[in-house]
Amino acid sequence: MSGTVRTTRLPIAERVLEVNDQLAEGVRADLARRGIFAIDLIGAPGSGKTALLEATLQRLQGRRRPAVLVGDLATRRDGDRLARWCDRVVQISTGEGCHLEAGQVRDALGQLDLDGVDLLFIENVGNLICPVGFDLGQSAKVGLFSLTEGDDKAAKHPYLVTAADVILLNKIDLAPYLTFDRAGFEADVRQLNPTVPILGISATTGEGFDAWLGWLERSSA
Ligand SMILES: Nc1nc2c(ncn2[C@@H]2O[C@H](COP(=O)(O)OP(=O)(O)OP(=O)(O)O)[C@@H](O)[C@H]2O)c(=O)[nH]1
Ligand SMILES: [Mg+2]
Ligand SMILES: [Zn+2]
Repeated sequence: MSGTVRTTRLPIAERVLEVNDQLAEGVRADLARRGIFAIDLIGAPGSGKTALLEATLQRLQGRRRPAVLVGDLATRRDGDRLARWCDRVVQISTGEGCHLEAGQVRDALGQLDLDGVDLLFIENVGNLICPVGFDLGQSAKVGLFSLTEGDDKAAKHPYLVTAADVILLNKIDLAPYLTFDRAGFEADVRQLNPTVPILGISATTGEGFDAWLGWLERSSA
């Protein structure tokens, strides 16, 4: 009788995505009306999403007016870290949820004064898999990998690579201590997404941030 399970599960999953897509279009329209460029930041746990945003917000101070949403199953720790650099931060607690959904983004945006905001960063739950499938109404998806995860992660997570508008490779300061085949990693990315920019960065040292901030400025202009 496993066939019954298969036929009932699929339509429910499709319906969840359909509802999400409708909500995402609402978020997208609202952000467009306000002139806000939104980034969905997707990467594995510990790849450095919050560190990237901390370093980015620090450098954007006085130049842009950002807001930040950050999703985690539990704790406000990332939100607290980011609030040091930005006065519009909402921590979204997903409970058992392993990705953010558009309805959560809509509700979180409702808690913020968006007057004058021109940039929205959404730190997704640390996960390389299902965040890719849930449209949040973003303008661009940033795929974050890091040296400590190993050089095979792009090839093993093709959907993020094909969906990303830019691929960041973080923790390049650790290269002397690790065996990470950067040429192989970049070749895997190229095979999946021939045109996506691949930027090596270190959220700790700031290396590569000129290129990252340049991409951000050009994309959100
Ligand atoms: N050496 C080095 N360490 C880094 C770098 N970026 C982040 N880290 C460290 O990596 C660890 C995880 O960083 P986070 O920014 O918390 O990672 P995250 O992706 O936000 O993690 P989750 O939100 O839990 O999924 C921290 O100890 C950071 O200090 C980097 O560029 N170089
Ligand atoms: Mg984080
Ligand atoms: Zn999930």
